[in-house]
Amino acid sequence: MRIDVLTLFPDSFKPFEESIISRAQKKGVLQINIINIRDFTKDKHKKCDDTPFGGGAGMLMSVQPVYDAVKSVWDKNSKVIFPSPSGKVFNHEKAKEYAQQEHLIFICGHYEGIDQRLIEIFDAEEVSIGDYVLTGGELPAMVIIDSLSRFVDGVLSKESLNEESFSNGLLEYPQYTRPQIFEGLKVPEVLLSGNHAEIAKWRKEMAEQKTKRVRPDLFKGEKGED
Ligand code: 6GU
Repeated sequence: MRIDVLTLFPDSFKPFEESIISRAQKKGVLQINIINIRDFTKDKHKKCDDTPFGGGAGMLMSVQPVYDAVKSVWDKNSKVIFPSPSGKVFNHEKAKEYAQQEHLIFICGHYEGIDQRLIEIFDAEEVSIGDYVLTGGELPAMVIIDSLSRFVDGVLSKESLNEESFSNGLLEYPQYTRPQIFEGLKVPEVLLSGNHAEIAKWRKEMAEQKTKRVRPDLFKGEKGED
């Protein structure tokens, strides 16, 4: 999958040079290009912000550099995403859906946002990462890209996807590693039993209890009920 990220702050994307996302890029299953919107400005002072019509606090990103930056990477198979607190809230299902696309373009907004016509021209999907406001679209773009990458073939093993939180509608069960007793606290006996059926049953119970306690909004009982 190819992902082009348009931003005024390309250095914000350094985290993609680490760990799983870096490995996926080296393997060739993921290609992430970070593009500096400022490289597209025609303003002699390289200015990339402008005042909103109608007045009000703050500045918008200038239309021309953002438009030209998108045009430089867009084709008919591209899906354009605009991270914004005014969008629909991103979740596990959206991550899976985006992972099926062949080309994504992220426009990272700064200041008070972008001109509405850019959203219309490129049919951009506005997506938020939660009910709070951040200073720019870079962190949300990174969150969304990190999360969708996990569903791109070749990035992770199939097992790691099946056992994680949300994959079965439940939060993940507690996990333990060595030693068997740490600071006086013991690993639950069942995990040492070697009885895989009992272990699976215990894990399911723990996942259900945790989901009921922490996220009652997610808990709908057994699959199929409601
Ligand atoms: Cl996508 N952008 C900004 N600036 N703030 C947010 C957000 C996005 N999602 C939640 N808060």
